[in-house]
Amino acid sequence: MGRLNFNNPTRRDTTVMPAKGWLALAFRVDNPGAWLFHCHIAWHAGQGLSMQFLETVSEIPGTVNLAELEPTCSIWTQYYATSQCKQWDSGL
Ligand SMILES: [Cu+2]
Repeated sequence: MGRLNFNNPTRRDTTVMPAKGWLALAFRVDNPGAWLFHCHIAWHAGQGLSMQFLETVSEIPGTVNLAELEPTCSIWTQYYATSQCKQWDSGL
């Protein structure tokens, strides 16, 4: 089993998880939002190797202008209803 490095840990936004292994991650909680954590192998993500961190939920509404996002969501919904290609996995 590996040891945790608290003195000079790797700092990056991607990492490799060893086969049949594990990884530990830590992050400073200073950025309210919904952050996706996922495997970069698409079918792995589709099988469930993804999760979402909700950070400082009470502060999220103040960081997003939902009225500004809504038109894009509406356009997507209209397009998807007519699309020949339907989502069959997680969508990642
Ligand atoms: Cu994977």
